[in-house]
Amino acid sequence: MGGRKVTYYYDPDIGDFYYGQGHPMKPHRVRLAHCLVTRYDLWRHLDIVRPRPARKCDLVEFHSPDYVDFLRAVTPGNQEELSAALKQFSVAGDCPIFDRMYQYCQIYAGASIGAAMQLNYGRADIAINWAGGMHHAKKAEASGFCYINDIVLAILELLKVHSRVLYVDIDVHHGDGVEEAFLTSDRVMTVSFHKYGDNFFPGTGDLGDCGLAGGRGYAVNVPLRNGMDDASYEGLFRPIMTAIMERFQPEAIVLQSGADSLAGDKLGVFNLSIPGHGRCHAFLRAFGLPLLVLGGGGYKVKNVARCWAYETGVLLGVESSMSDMLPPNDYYEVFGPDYRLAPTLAPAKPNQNKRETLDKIRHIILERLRNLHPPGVSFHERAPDALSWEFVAETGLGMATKARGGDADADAVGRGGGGMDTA
Ligand code: V1D
Ligand code: CA
Repeated sequence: MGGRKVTYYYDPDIGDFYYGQGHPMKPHRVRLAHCLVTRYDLWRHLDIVRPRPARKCDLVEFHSPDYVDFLRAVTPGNQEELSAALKQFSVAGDCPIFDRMYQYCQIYAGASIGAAMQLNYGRADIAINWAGGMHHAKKAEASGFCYINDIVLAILELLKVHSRVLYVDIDVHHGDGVEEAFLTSDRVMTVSFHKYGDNFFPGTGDLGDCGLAGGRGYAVNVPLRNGMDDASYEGLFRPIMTAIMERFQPEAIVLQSGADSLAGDKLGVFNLSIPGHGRCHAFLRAFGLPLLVLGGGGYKVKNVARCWAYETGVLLGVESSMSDMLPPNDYYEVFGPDYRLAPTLAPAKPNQNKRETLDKIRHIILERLRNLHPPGVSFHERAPDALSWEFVAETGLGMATKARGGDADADAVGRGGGGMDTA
């Protein structure tokens, strides 16, 4: 497969959002990744688009209106008055109220929805939003640093055009919010590789959890122990994903690329290398289907930035031309002491995944998949586009602006409503 049209969503304000002192989630990492993307001259091959912020009508495609109203209304200044709602919607602790939190959600969700639309219109083969991938958010509940589930919103958008959508989650945590949203659907297959056990967050994603009712068989969970290395991971990822592609035959793929599965992550417990993590991208890219790539977790900021910059190169098919010595950039000192794109990341944990256990997990999942037939969705009415064609033409949806070396002149896109009926 040769070059692909790749659209890259980036908002120059994203790095200014701040969850608060001591909180591990740092949106600044997206700015760092973008800086590397720019300094590696990848912008020459990308359509860089500044996302249009999602509106309430976009967010309620999945989330409850009361919850969205609450997120919009609450501020660090009034949160004490809203303490009952704070509790009701699980906003506190992992999910603090911070300055301009709602605008932050609007930006990352707007980017993922816009990216899905870009794929739907065939204006891109691959779309990237490193600020998205917030896989824990529920219909009316914030969870695990996530407030709005941009992934669910993007999948709902893809389902307007595509009969079946495959969701793949390589974040070290279970993709519980996405799995739950589509638990009874046979049009979305969710697959999550994650650490499971020892009360690791969120505590869901057992091997036996495989969907409910009409969606039985369409959720796949790969529960793992500490210390997964590249070889162990690939020994599961490749055969499982190959079988899923054969059996489910998706028309589009969404990849949540949480970088907390890298070795040495502050919250993660796996030992993946940056090239090992990137091989998941290369593997899925090779199927040539519309591919939406999103961020997610990742708490060692310098590793997250190099990982996502490297993966932008993989998605463009140019990673081999990216020098391992980092180019000069505004944040150069952050990348010491090695100043490399893909340094050897010291394994922080011994690999506790026994060969026999991994073989068993693979066998059980492959056996289950053998009994799965592609759902016979031969016809479904296409839901209305979130945007009218006139609006697309006016706003120049996807008429990308080369953001030369930076942030200034990316382009805006627009969007509107739609429906969540995946049946
Ligand atoms: F270490 C912390 C410091 C401050 C605030 C929170 C944390 C923290 C670390 N780990 N919080 C966690 C996890 N929460 C708990 C619950 C709190 N206890 C009562 C149980 O263990 C949440 C980890 C979230 C991981 C998010 C993610 O990486 O999966 C992600 N993916 O996309 C976006 C985020
Ligand atoms: Ca995962």
